[in-house]
Amino acid sequence: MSENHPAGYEPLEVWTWEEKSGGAFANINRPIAGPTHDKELPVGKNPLQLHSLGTPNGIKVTVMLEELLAVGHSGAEYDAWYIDIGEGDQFGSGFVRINPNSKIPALLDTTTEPGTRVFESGSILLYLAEKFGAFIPANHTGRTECLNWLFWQMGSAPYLGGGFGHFFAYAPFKIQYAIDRFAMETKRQLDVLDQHLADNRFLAGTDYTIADMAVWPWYGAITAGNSYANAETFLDAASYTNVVRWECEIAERPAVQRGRRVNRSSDSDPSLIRERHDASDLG
Ligand SMILES: N[C@@H](CCC(=O)N[C@@H](CS)C(=O)NCC(=O)O)C(=O)O
Repeated sequence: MSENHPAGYEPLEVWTWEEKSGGAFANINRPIAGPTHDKELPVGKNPLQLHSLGTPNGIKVTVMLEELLAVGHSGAEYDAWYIDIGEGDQFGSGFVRINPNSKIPALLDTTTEPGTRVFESGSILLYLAEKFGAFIPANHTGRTECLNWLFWQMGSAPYLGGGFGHFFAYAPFKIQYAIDRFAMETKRQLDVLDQHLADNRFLAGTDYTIADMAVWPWYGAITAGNSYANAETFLDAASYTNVVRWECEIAERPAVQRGRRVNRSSDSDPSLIRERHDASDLG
């Protein structure tokens, strides 16, 4: 790993890959796509096969599946398999076939012939909303507002996670320039949400939709203090009172409480489950 701190760094003419670049995730980050090893994915008994991990992007999908089941869509029954991204499971050949981008979450719908692969969490939410006709407004104007916020999340959260979160929590040393840049952008995004939620119960208006499911695990986690250690204090998250109100209302939904427990494991929290194959797995 280079010992150069930012002030001493001069980029080479052509970037080269130093495998041990340091920092969290150094062992899984790589500049090339495609599988690193042969490994088929397991297939369970349910119509939907989810291969994921309980990160904010993964939780979006398990919350949606639990919400669909809660309103009676039995076709949303799913097997949730654990993808250990720290161990490189996302680079197995079977996983790469359903997501060439090697990121969780990835879904296979086995009710079509051939099966339909769906990757990118926003695409999965939209696919499920359209398949079941749920959690997306039926009229064009309402649907457009819902998709505005869904796409806003997909474009914005990388600044929060890959930008602010990375440099605040994971980088091997603190760089004020990077933290200032991404903290400012994250606070601006929180203010966008806060101003919108001052006049709207949910992001697309009066109804809870896939837009809320996408945004909540990222921005709600900041105001709830479930994100990077001390981020809520650093970003003064409590001052975004409308986001706090919205986060708390969504956190109380039983389907959200179930969905956020899936594809996670911790010795200190026995309520978390690595895999879900049946409703009884969630108690
Ligand atoms: N835009 C993608 C992002 C997915 C993503 O970044 N997933 C992370 C975990 S939250 C991942 O799989 N990382 C593994 C890696 O980068 O190798 C989505 O929303 O589905």
